[in-house]
Amino acid sequence: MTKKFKSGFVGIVGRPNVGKSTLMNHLIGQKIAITSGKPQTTRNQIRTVYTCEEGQIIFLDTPGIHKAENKLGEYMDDVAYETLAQVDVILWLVEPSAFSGAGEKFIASKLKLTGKPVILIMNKVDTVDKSKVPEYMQMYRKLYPFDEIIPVSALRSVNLDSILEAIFERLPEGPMYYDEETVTDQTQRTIASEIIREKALRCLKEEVPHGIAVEILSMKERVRRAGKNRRGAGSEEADGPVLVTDGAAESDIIWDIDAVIITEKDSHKGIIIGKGGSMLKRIGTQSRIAIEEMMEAKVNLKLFVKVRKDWRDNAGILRNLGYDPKQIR
Ligand SMILES: Nc1nc2c(ncn2[C@@H]2O[C@H](COP(=O)(O)OP(=O)(O)OP(=O)(O)O)[C@@H](O)[C@H]2O)c(=O)[nH]1
Ligand SMILES: [Mg+2]
Repeated sequence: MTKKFKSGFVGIVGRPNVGKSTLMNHLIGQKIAITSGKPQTTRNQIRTVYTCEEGQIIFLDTPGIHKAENKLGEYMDDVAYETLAQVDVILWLVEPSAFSGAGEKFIASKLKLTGKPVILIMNKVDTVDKSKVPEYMQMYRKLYPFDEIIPVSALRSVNLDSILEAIFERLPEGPMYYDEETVTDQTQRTIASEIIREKALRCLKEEVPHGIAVEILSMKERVRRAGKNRRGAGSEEADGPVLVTDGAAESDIIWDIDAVIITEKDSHKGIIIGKGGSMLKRIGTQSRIAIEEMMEAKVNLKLFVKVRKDWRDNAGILRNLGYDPKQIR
């Protein structure tokens, strides 16, 4: 007898920087959500799809739950709480530690209200003495009636099969929500802007990264004929006419992307641009390479920087940046 196809939604929640996005990327085997060593990297819900013979899991990555200090922070927390209502199973990610504080107790109180199965994922076990892990797990066991506790290393893809197994055990029989080829609900435009934000987050230090946003001003595809019409990427003629070719082998696709990095302070604008434009160039080059990989095409990226004071507290700007208007307080 063939097994029934299972499917459902799985929320990945926890405090900032515990590795939620890293885990989701490694579970589906593709980099979709951006990650960084700085907290509050993820700002919106990001859906990805894992399909296999047994069924389909739709993962919902969420912003880290934290004490909000502006409208954007409130938005991020609300997205995480809302996600809890949309899922069948919850993965709560924590770092391995013998200590749990007010932040963990707060999350536990939110989870309790859902009445849904909660699996504790103790991530980053590669960073601690293995013999300590059972003790840490025991501590968490006292905090919440978890359905299961699974120690993993998302970054090194250790023990991730146990997560998939634990999820499928708890998912109902269900339909295929997305076709087999679908990996995410994110548009290429959104992913491109997120890639630029990731590179900026990784290149910039201290308080600068938290105050940035990235907006794609335009993103256009161009097919160029190889040979004498060919122009180098980054040419001044990036807005030139679309050249249609009749042979794919003879042509290559170029994406012309104009994007702006929005920052809160004039002083930060200077840091983002860097001496003689060096920092912006570094962010631009790293972004272009990553976007080219994602688009499987050449990219001509132009980056600008603009100051928008207190944009994180401005509902209009947040809406323009694509944050869900229904969720902005
Ligand atoms: N050593 C180690 N580092 C990890 C592991 N998983 C994630 N990290 C690192 O932890 C940092 C945070 O990872 P993210 O995936 O961005 O964390 P997040 O929980 O999504 O963070 P927010 O989006 O800010 O809430 C990054 O530097 C990751 O490389 C792991 O298993 N081991
Ligand atoms: Mg994240």
